[in-house]
Amino acid sequence: MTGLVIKKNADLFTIESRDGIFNLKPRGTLKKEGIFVGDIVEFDQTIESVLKRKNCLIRPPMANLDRIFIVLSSLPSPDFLLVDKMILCCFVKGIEPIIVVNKEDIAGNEFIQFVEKIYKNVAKIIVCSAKDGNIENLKKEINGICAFAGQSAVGKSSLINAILGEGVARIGELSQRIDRGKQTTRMVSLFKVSEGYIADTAGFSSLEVGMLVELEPREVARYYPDFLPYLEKCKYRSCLHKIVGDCGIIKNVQNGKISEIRYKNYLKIIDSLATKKR
Ligand SMILES: Nc1nc2c(ncn2[C@@H]2O[C@H](COP(=O)(O)OP(=O)(O)OP(=O)(O)O)[C@@H](O)[C@H]2O)c(=O)[nH]1
Ligand SMILES: [Mg+2]
Ligand SMILES: [Zn+2]
Repeated sequence: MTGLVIKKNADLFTIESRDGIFNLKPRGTLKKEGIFVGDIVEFDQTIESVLKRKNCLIRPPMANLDRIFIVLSSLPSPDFLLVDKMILCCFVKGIEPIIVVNKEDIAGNEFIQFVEKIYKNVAKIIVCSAKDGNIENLKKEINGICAFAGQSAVGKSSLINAILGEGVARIGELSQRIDRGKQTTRMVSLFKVSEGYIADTAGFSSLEVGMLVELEPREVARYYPDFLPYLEKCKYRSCLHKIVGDCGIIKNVQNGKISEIRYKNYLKIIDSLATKKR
C-alpha cells in the first residue's frame, strides 16, 4: 500500500492512505531520518520505502511541497530582499510561491498597490487579514502540500491558526514548545484543508535561503519570471545583467517594465553568491 506521511513523532510515522490512518515504524534498514512529512511511502506492517520526491526542505523537514505562501505585511514593513530570496528558493525547488499580504485591516490601498506593482509578473498575490477572519481567498489557494513562510511577526501563525481553528492550532503550539532548545528537528504535521494540506509548523522565517549558495550567479535570472520575456533580448550570452549596454534586462528596468526593487535585489543576490564562491 502507499500513503502520505502526515506526521513524524520520534520513530513513529503517521500515514494517511485510502485504507485509513496508520502509525508505523520504518523497516530495519530504512533510517527514520530519511523519511519526511510529505513523503509518499510504501508500507505493509512497516514502512518499506520512500517514493521519489519532487523536492525537500531540511528545516523544518518536509518533502513534496507544492505551494509556499510567502506572507508579508505593512507592519513590520517588508524585507523585499528576503521575499525575493524566498521566491527564488521556491522556483529553484519547483514550488509555487504565492504572495500573501496579511493585515489588510491596517494595510491601506497604497501599500497593497505597491506590492502588486512589484510582484504582478512574478507570483499570484492575495490579500487577507487573520485578525478579521478574512481568509477565504487564502483558503481557496490551498492545493497540494502547502506551507507558510515570511519574516517574523507578519502573521504566519495567526493565519495557520485561523485556517485550522483553535483546537488544532493548540497542538502545533505545544509541539513547538517541546522541541525548543533542540536546534535540529521541529515537529511538523500536515492537516487536510479544502483541496490540500497545510503544514502546521512555526512557519519558515528564513526558508533555507542558505541553499541558494549552490546556485551559479548566471543561473539566477532564469528563475525570474518577470525577467524572462526580456532575457532573449540580451545580446550577451553569459550576461549577468549588471552592465549597461545591450543588456535587455537593464533597458527594461529603465523603462519601468521590470521592477527596480526586484532588479536591485537580484544584483545583491548574485553579488553575494559571487563573494561566497571565492
Ligand atoms: N492587525 C493585524 N494584526 C495581525 C494580523 N495577523 C496577525 N497579527 C498580529 O501580528 C503579530 C504577529 O503575529 P504572528 O502570527 O505571531 O506572526 P508570525 O509570522 O507567526 O511570527 P513568528 O512566529 O515570529 O515568525 C501578533 O500580534 C498578531 O496578533 C492581522 O491580520 N491584522
Ligand atoms: Mg509564528
Ligand atoms: Zn543582460
